[in-house]
Amino acid sequence: MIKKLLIANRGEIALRIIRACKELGIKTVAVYSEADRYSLHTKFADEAVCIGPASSKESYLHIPSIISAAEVTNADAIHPGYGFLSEKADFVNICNEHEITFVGPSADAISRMGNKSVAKDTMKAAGVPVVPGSDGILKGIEDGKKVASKIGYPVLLKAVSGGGGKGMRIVENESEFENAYKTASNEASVSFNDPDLYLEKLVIGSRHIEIQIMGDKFGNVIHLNERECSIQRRHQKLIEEAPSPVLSQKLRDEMGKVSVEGGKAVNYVGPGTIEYLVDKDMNFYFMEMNTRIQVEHPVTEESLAIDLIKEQIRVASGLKLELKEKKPIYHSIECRINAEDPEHGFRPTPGEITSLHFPGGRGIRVDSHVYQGYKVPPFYDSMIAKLITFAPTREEAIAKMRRALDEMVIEGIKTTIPFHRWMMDNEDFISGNIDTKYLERHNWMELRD
Ligand code: MV4
Repeated sequence: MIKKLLIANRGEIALRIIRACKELGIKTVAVYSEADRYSLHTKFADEAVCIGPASSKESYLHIPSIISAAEVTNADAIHPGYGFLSEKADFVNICNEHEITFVGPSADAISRMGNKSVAKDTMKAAGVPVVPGSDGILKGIEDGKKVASKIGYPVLLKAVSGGGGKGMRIVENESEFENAYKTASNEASVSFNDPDLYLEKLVIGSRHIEIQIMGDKFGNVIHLNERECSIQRRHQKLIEEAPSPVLSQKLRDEMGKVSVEGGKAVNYVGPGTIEYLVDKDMNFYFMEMNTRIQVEHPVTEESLAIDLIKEQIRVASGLKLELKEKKPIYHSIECRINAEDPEHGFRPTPGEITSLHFPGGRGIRVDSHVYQGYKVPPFYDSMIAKLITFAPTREEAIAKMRRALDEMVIEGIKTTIPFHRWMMDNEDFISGNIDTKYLERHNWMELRD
């Protein structure tokens, strides 16, 4: 079993991992940038090492500093959390060379799923439904036009090294193709240092539903049902829930089964997520696989009464999967509380939290690293808390969320609390009538009151 774990991350996820380690009897090492000296993860860990200046590139993304911190503290494992180094295959190889356990999947699984075209081919071969499109990367404009006219417009050009919505371009008809191809490929070169594109049919009016899987080092892979993540803004999720309000048990079983096959195809170890587009007729299509623990993992935990981080650490240590597949027990909803002003285009609002009160009572969970007097730094992600509710039914989980948002006080900076409070009274949200373009079609400021 891992004895001492270094957490190569910050904020709420660093704290979440430290809490799991304390319950498992594992010693913890926090790393922090100069901007995070007073962050809670540095106080709650057994040891804390400063790894550089505020800039992520020189701290949380700087591999030599993190490996050095692990060596001087004798940590035998590193947990990357989400973001930062969590999906960098090179980092996994470097950990291995230093005989440090990387808490996550193999470098091979990460790099195969990081190339979106290879990921799609791998999933297709494993029996996962994919959107009709090009067979791998496009050879050029003429090749692209041929594929597009065969599958029919509108199509979507996607960067092979993209993901999370970056480097995509809709093409409505053949006359737009050449320009769209050139712009998309140029953007992909600049952003990902890789001009390669692939193409698929544009799926419209769809939901984003993802399946949580979990694997161990003995080849066992299970699924832990779905999360509905359709409430997004510019590819940033705002609200997630489990189970989805629209999935039948039959479809859940089917999506779970194929996702397990997908995981097995890459010998997947630890928690991973397979993202799907689900259209109006409930056809589902593979989008991409995230080879890390995700922000929204608590809704799966509270829906099933399990601990994904503890299980992740157990399987990384070489223990067999203990979790079992099961049906949802509760309905759980997560609202991301960001240091952003929802009344002014969700612009970031760093600064000091002058007054703070978190809600409590049955069925409420708050994962957060902030406290009264904490200064939200301007350098990192704006998420400052995750407010999670869980109850036997969706209606009760929504009622709890309304009550929890009303109790929650964060003063000194603007937050997304008013947006969430409005959403919890929104008829479309309440009836589950949502898709990924909901917030683009509806301006919440105009719909208010
Ligand atoms: C799509 C799509 C429609 N058709 N692919 C966005 C992020 C990346 N994971 C893939 N994405 C999409 N791929 C086809 N063939 C629409 C999206 C998409 C989207 C997906 C999930 C959640 C929000 C979204 C917002 C815009 C576009």
